Amino acid sequence: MSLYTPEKHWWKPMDREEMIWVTIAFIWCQLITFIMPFSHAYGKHNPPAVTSKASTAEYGAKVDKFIAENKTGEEAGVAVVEVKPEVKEIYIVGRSYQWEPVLKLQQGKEYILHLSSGDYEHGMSIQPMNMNIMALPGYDYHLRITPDQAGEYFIICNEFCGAGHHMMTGKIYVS
Ligand SMILES: [Cu+2]
Repeated sequence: MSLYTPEKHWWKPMDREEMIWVTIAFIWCQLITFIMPFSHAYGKHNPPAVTSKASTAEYGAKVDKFIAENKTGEEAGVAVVEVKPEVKEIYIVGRSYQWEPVLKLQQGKEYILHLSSGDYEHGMSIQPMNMNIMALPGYDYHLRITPDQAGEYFIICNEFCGAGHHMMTGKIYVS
């Protein structure tokens, strides 16, 4: 038994001001509901990717082959790959705790960038333009990219993957 029993109809009928706010909120909800699928289809913020399956061993072998055929040097112990002009399919792999290889790309050229993980779930976040794609073991993402601005880009891992996550960085050069 409560100390105070409210009246049966304790609420007040909506006044004009509340009605206006509820109407605005309702219209806003409708608008957002419509914008979401529209933005998904036409917003150009989804990575242009096709996905296929590849075991970590299969994908690792492709990356190794790509590095062996195109390697031009090393940076902090990581292979640097300067892609030959005729090569369109390029590879990168995220492994605890490294992005490999360092890529040197040509400005204005279209590439198919293959992305996967060699162990756990990682997130490839290309900075400073903040382009984010998840890297999952067992899946090969074929990202169609055309670097349109020359410069030095950094890759960080944005998916917590373990003790060395904060040091998991990589690089892409565009010239
Ligand atoms: Cu990570």
